[in-house]
Amino acid sequence: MRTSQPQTIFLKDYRVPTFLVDHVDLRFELFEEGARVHSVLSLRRNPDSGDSQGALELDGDSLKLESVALDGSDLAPGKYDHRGETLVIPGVPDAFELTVVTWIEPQNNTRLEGLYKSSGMFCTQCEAEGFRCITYFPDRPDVMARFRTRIEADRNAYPVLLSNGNDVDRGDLDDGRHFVTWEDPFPKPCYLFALVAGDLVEKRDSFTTVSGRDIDLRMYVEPRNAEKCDYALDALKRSMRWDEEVYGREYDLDIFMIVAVDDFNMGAMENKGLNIFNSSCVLASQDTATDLAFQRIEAIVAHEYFHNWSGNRVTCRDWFQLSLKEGFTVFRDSQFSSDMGSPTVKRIEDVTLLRTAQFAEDGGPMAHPVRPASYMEISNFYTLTIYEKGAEVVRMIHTLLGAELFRKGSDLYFQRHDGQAVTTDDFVTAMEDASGRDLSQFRLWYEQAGTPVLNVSDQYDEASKTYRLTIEQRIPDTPGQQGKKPQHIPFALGLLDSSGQDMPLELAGGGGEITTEKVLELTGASQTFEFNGVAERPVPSLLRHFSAPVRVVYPWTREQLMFLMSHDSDGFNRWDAGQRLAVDVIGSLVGADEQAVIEPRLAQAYRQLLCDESLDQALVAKMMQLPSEAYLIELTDSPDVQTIHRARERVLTHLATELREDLLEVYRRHSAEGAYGLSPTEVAGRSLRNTALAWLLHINDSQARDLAQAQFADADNMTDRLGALRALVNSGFVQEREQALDAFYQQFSGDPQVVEQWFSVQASSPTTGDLEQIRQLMTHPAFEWKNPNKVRSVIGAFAGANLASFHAADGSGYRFLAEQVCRLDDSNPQIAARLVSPLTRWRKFAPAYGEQMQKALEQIRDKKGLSRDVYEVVHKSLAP
Ligand code: 7MF
Ligand code: ZN
Repeated sequence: MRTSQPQTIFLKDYRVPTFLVDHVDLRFELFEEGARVHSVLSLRRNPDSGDSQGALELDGDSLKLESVALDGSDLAPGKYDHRGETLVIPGVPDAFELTVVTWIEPQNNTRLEGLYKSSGMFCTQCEAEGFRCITYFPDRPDVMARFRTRIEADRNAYPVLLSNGNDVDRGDLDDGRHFVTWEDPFPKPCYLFALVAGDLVEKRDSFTTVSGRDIDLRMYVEPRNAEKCDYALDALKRSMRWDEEVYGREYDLDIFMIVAVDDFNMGAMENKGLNIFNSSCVLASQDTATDLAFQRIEAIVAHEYFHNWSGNRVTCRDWFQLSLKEGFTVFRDSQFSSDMGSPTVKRIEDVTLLRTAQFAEDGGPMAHPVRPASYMEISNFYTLTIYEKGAEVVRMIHTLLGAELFRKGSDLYFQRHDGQAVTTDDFVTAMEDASGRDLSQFRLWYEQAGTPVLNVSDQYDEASKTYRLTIEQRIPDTPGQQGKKPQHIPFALGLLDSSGQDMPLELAGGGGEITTEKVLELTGASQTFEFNGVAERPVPSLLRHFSAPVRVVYPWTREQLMFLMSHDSDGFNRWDAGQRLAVDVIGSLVGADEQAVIEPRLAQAYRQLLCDESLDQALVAKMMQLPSEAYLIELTDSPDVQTIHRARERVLTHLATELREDLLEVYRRHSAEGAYGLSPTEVAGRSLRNTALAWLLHINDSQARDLAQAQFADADNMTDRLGALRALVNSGFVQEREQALDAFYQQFSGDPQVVEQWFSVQASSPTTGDLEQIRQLMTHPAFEWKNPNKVRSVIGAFAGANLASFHAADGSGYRFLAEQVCRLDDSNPQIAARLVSPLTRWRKFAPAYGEQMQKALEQIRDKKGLSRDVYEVVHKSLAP
């Protein structure tokens, strides 16, 4: 437990390590009452460090030190110091072997960092700083060592013993125990270390690499999950092939292992050769996983696999460089998902997350650059900014360079830095060197926080047939950063003529060929681009494909938006125009009286979408999703959540009423026939059909209720079953929804991943998720405090997806969240800190909300013995 105020760590204080570790020899003795860890480190002074005298300092956390020996001789307690968490040994030689024995208690580890037990198995999570909870070590990513790991445990209880690399030895020991020894030939930072021990079943598969090497693929799960492995293994093979084809990256070890674990703080972890997954992010079957879950699993399996190159072979110098591996790897996994399905739909999903959640983070008290300059607790910096904005930054480099030069750049990066721990700057330099482009101004994307705002205005001159587009950029102040410099922004656009066709673009003084889409490069605070030979006043299609993570402000009329919605050749901008139209219509009803008329052309536009069977149904399904409450709040200054909620509900009711016949027709048109499949067409059909059902039940349509009940009972897959359940839950049919919830639980009570869905459907619905009902859910026998997924599916869903209940006028939702954060802070500070996030932007909200949110934060601040994790978030949020 913390005793003093948490310290801030600064990038500018980075120093190379004083000691390097060439080799680590680990021996784990696993018992029910604890684990003994024997570690032998081959250490030597780093020639690049100016320090030739300094003491050896090794990180540690919650360790019981049993013994220390230097070059084989025990060190007397006076020869070292470990009163703090650090083990300090002065007067060591330039090269030596250090043997340290520690005792830890995985069975009591509720933080789920380091070595812990989950459902009877031992497992680890070391990123970012969990290895120091296992043994003393220079726990920083720029210390890379070769690991040899011997695991000893009871043979019956733990028949499977896994670590990184190849298994090189195994055998029996006394007392019914056995051991397995693993050797990882690749030097790695300790955050990539992993160990798993349990009674697991093994699913095997294989993959032949492009150069003809056979790789053993092995997946380990609890016996009850044996039938839920196929999809992840197939996704893994698709990822391996894709990385060879698109990036020229081949897998390097002979074995690749995946393990599923129920209690896990995050989604998954890329440990070398031994990826560990949260069960909910890897296990799937038609009966238990939704289409969305399948999609997520494919993306996460790919993400972790891609880390083998972007993260493991080339790793981060320090944690300020986290986006080096995460931003790049998210970019890679989203390219992969794009290639596996619909690029437009994937782009819409990524941008939705970015604009709803990352923009909010970038505008709040925790705003930080893609490469932060300081942090208190690194776990708090696994953020949407590092991941999603980081991926957008890499994507912009891809846009500026083009696919071919980008590939040249990534080849150079991997070749130049293989086996090294490097910086985001090294990445950009490789891109520059391979392409010959100057990215010096572009680097500001890594250094400046905040979402740039682009103010766009235009002017058409009939006589000279010229069209002028003026773009001003402004980057808002963020904590610790004022008066920012203009950034280098790729801005893709097209111009539509009155028939909806793309016009040829002839940039004045621009040279180059004439195309119908151009990427303008913004570099100044204000720039005007002149297009010649523009036959008529065009409708501009701005920031196509969302070519940069910015806000675009332009005075669109509703006519223009409807026009773009049905004509833009860029699918993304068609969707975006629809969103902007809906935002405008909903916005005009916020705070208006109940009699206010709702723009009739909105329903017309949606009807057109629904009826046109020639359209890509996956895109139609996306266009039918109204902007979320969270997004509407994000777009509003001083939002009043309840009035926004009511305005959105009114529009939904209006649309469902107006479009009733069309929705029923769409439902019938996409009724399931034939075997269940995961092709994009089938997925789109189910999505559209379930949206239609949801809209109809929103107006308590009795015919739709019957359809929902039938679909719920007869579904042969989880997408349709859950779709029907969610629609019923969000309806006013009280009895029917209770019946369905009970039946669903009865059927799936044995499957934790489905029970999590069941919790989350209730917690995120205003009908079943008021505070009283949430407290009730938390007394349900299936709710477990020690399982992060359960906490997220009830408390997280309530605070993040049930905004009308969470933002109850009396502030009860905020006080409740504060209470839960305080409770969790003692057992799992990482999860507690993440739960605080819905309160952090209290200053943005209308005062009636904001003041009560502030009080809730103060309630947390005043808790005794607050973890560093929660301390950082709460204090930064309350800072003046
Ligand atoms: C896809 O990044 C995208 C992001 C850290 C844990 C997984 O591989 C990871 C780990 C957090 C948040 C998001 C993701 C991960 C983590 C993630 C997973 C799949 N290195 Br924290
Ligand atoms: Zn990652």
